[in-house]
Order: sequence, then structure tokens, then C-alpha cells
Amino acid sequence: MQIRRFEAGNMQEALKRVKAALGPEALILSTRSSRDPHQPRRPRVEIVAAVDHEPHLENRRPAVPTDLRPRNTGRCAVEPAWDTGRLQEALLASGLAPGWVNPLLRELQAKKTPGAGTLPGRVQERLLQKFSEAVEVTHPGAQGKRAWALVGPTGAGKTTTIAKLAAHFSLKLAKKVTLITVDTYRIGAVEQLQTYGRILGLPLRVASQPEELKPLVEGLGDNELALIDTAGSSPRNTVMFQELQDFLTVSPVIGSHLVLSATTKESDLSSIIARFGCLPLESYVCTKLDETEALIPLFNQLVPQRRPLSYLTSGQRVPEDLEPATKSRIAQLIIDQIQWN
Ligand SMILES: Nc1nc2c(ncn2[C@@H]2O[C@H](COP(=O)(O)OP(=O)(O)OP(=O)(O)O)[C@@H](O)[C@H]2O)c(=O)[nH]1
Ligand SMILES: [Mg+2]
Repeated sequence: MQIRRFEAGNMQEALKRVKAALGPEALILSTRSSRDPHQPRRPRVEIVAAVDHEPHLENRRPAVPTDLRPRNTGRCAVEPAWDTGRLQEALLASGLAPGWVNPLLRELQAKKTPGAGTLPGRVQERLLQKFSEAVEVTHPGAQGKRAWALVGPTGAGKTTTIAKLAAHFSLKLAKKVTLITVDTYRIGAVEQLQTYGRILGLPLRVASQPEELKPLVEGLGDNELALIDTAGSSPRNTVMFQELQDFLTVSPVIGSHLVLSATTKESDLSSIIARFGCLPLESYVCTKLDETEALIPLFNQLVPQRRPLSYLTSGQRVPEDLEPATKSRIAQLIIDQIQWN
């Protein structure tokens, strides 16, 4: 196997260099964005790629792979067909993690689709199917626990999502919902949830110690649901994190759901997920999908690892801007992020 490093000013250019040097079968092992050390204002992309044979490109294949050349049908110019190399380029340039793209392409290649001559519409259809299969979703309302705690970093949208869920379950599904907050840190946190409780006509309980939370959740009946609001925790705040863990492990009735904002940058998402991963997490709630055009960082962190998504939120309106996560919806959101040219 030959492994090489390539650098360029942007992803497209770096991928072009990989293809020129190693050929279309090159496997992308990693991608990294940084700054030019001599001109810090200039972005730089670094790709590490490999091939498991010696590339003899000039002998083996033409500069432009034949199946990418527009076909002469005798009628008019047709769209260039797609091969796996071009597809890999589009997926990586859109930000999908190489560790996700390469196995996906191998699967598609094994099934001989998309192959030479495949048109973009057909490629998208196949990808939609593949992404749908890859996405894990869960519906905690159907089989889950009776008390749900929403955890996550500060400002991720925990309290707002609790209000949306409370409205959904009490008004639409006639569940008896109790709001509980253990967030006694932030000034105004209790009042924020209290306001929602008043509007929705739901009781609010405050638990300032884990022992106070235990009886509140263990007495819940069949048609009852408790939604527990927690204080935003930074992955670096060890003391606060330990306290949160004490609350959430006080009863097996409690299931925890990690709230992640789509506006968080990928490296932060990764450390948040690692930190909160020590809690018994049942699902991931994705918020603020309306606030960014770049959803790939979030899906990079959730889909390839088969982390189950439960709800998506895309706006501040309570209860409208909440939807249960479905495989097809998420697959479509991923497809919509891909830059096809
Ligand atoms: N645009 C948009 N804003 C949202 C969404 N969800 C929540 N917000 C807003 O994000 C802000 C923070 O939301 P909160 O629900 O208070 O967040 P939190 O996680 O409870 O914050 P802390 O309790 O301080 O940790 C509020 O202004 C919400 O209206 C969403 O899906 N889209
Ligand atoms: Mg809050």
C-alpha cells in the first residue's frame, strides 16, 4: 500500500491532486483543514490518501476517465455520467467524514451501482437508500422510560424542547405530563419552565437534590410522563457534570437524551458526545436545524456510529417546530447537503 499526503487551498483542488497522483481508486484516509503557516489568512486542506498498488496512471487510464466524458448520443450533449471516483469527490467535498464515505462507496461498488453511465438522479436515489439504512432512529414515547431528562451544553435548546415535547404529549397524545427541573443554578431557569407549565396547564416540580427527584419519577403511572430539565453543562466542568450524573442515575426510570445544536462546530460536538457518553443515553435530539446550512458536522458525529436520533427541532415556536426523527427525513437532509458539481 502506498500512503501519501496532499495539500491544497481547498478540498476540490486537494482531491484533484489525489486523483492525478494516485488514480480514481485512491482511498481517502483523512482530511484536515488548517491555515497556511506562512500566510495565516490562507486556508489549507490536507488529505492523506492511499492506494494498494503502484499507480501507473499515464499507462493505465486517460486523463479524464472515459465514463465521465459526455456521451455522444447523436442528439445533444448529455450530462456527464457518474463513477465512484466522482461520487467520492462530491461526498468528501461536502464534508462527509472519509470514514463514512469509503465503506459506503465500497458497498455501492460491490452492488455495481452507481456505475459508469449512471445519471445523478439515479445516484441520489441509491444514496438516499444507503443513508436511510445507515440512520438509526428511536421513538422513546413508544417503548421508552417514563421520565426523560434532557441533557446537553448550555443554550442547546433543552428547555424549549421540553416545552415542545410537553405540548406534544399532553395536548396531542393526552398523556399526563409533569415538568421537573433540577436546574437550580441559572437565575430564571425555574421561571422559564414555570412559564411554559402555566401556558400548557402542566404542574412543575423542582428537585434540588437527587433524593428529591427519586420519588417524583418512581411514582409515575402508566399514562404519565415526566420531562426533566437540567442545567447546561460544559464538558470541562467536572463538578457540575458529576452532580448531573448523580441526578440521572438516582432511578432506573430515568432515560437521558442528549440535546445537540446543529450550530456547534464538529470538534466541539465530538467532545460533547464523548463527555455525555458516560451517561446512560437513550437518544440524541438535534436542535436549531433552521439556524445553519451546514448539517454535515452533526450527522458525521451521529450517523456512522449508529447513534439513535429521536427528535429534530427547527425553530423557536412551541410546539410547532418539533418533529420525530425519521430515517427518510434525515437521509434527505444529508442528500440536500451534498454539492453535486
Ligand atoms: N432557531 C432556533 N432556536 C432555538 C431552537 N431551540 C431552541 N432555540 C432557542 O435557543 C435559545 C436557548 O434555548 P433554551 O431552551 O433556553 O436552551 P437550554 O439548553 O435550555 O439553555 P440553558 O438552560 O441555559 O443551558 C432560546 O432562545 C430558544 O428559543 C431551534 O430549534 N431553533
Ligand atoms: Mg434551560
